Amino acid sequence: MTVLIEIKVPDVGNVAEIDVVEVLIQAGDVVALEQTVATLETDKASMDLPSSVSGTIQQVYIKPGDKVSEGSLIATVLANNDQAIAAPVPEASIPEPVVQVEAPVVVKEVEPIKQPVKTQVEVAVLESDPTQRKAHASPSVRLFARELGVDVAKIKTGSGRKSRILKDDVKKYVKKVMAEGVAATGAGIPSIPAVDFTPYGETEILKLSKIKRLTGQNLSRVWLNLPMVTYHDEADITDLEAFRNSLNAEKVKGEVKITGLMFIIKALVAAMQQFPNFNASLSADGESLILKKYFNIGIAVDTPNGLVVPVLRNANTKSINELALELNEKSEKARLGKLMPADMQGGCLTISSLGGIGGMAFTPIVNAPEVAILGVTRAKMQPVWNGKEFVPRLMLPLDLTYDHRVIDGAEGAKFMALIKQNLSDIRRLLL
Ligand code: CAO
Repeated sequence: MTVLIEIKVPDVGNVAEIDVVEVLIQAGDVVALEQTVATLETDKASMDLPSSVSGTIQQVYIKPGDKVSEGSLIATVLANNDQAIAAPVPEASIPEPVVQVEAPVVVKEVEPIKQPVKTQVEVAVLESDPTQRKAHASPSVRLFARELGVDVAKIKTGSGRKSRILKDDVKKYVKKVMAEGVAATGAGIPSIPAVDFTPYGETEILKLSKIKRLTGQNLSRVWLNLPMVTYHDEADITDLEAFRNSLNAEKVKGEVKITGLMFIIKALVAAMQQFPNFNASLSADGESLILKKYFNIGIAVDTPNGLVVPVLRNANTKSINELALELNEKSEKARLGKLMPADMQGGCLTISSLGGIGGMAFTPIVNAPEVAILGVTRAKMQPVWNGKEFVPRLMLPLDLTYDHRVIDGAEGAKFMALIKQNLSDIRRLLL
């Protein structure tokens, strides 16, 4: 035998007007004992209103936006008679109010003046934050989300009834954000919305290689954390090129050729020796510089799987030929995917050379915790004014990106000037 049981607004503590925020049932729905049927909100608290019986909803008497008070009829439920005996009071049991963290009005009414400013600001934020109020989630879930710092409005749909956001959805969202790492969430930066490209034409999904994914995460992290400046200049390498060609002409077949990059490494190391700030890393607390007494140079190498940076250790102690041989070996290993982690660790400063490909200038991203990176593009014959006439000179474009927290603009320009000087007259490297 079934009986009709009324669910009414319980005593919530002498409150005249209670807002109906959400109604989660409709006629014909089967509700379980304790299942939330509506969300009510007073100016002191929000609460999920549970059903005190299980059964079938016969009629719903409220809608969102209504104002109700103690005893107002919420719904009628067709329930088994034995439940009616088990639950003799046909009203909803008094729900445990889910107190809003900041309980806005209580805070204001009780101690409006003594409240610390921060609390009042938080209250104001909450009151004016429509996303927190409109999210399709119960107060307890919203509270849970707030505790984790999650804006429930960002969880588009939930897995509950009528896409209601549940605790599990909040947990899943947090896991997803953690997995995506800083690139997706970085400093609260809005992520780029997903787009369905299929209406515009055929597409194909290509998984990123592990190297590309990790490089992407690292670059995004650096981009967000370092205030970077890129300084551009050109070095006259006409004489250097003539010397390099003469050296290569002496080589027998099969010997590793010397590219301009080896001289750039040497010029860079010489400049680092005079400007120790470039051979440094900022301490984690940002309070001091860790100056390095060794000179390990990373070289960005393009491979089919993405960019890797093998490190030439103690470049200051190696000859041009030794450097050429080592880079040849390491870039070969890199392209075959055979570099070991140790081959890529311990770098002090990185060179990214696109010279073999082309280019006029670019803005390389610092390979943090290093403080600078030197970009190189293709050398070009140019007419250069020598005071009397234009003469053809081979000019090498250089791009120096530095962490502006460590390197000042003038220091960057002086460092670059020294590299240029060393490349224009490599005899200086002997000094
Ligand atoms: N101007 C003119 N010619 C240049 C040059 C420059 N700046 N740099 C290199 N060249 C020439 C070389 O002399 C060589 O000429 P030959 O074939 O006549 O000898 C040719 O270009 C190819 O050089 P290379 O690139 O093989 O050798 P490298 O020592 O200059 O560079 C390496 C080695 C490993 C850095 C390079 O092969 C590489 O992978 N570059 C790409 C790095 C990269 O992707 N950086 C991007 C980082 S940002 O995403």
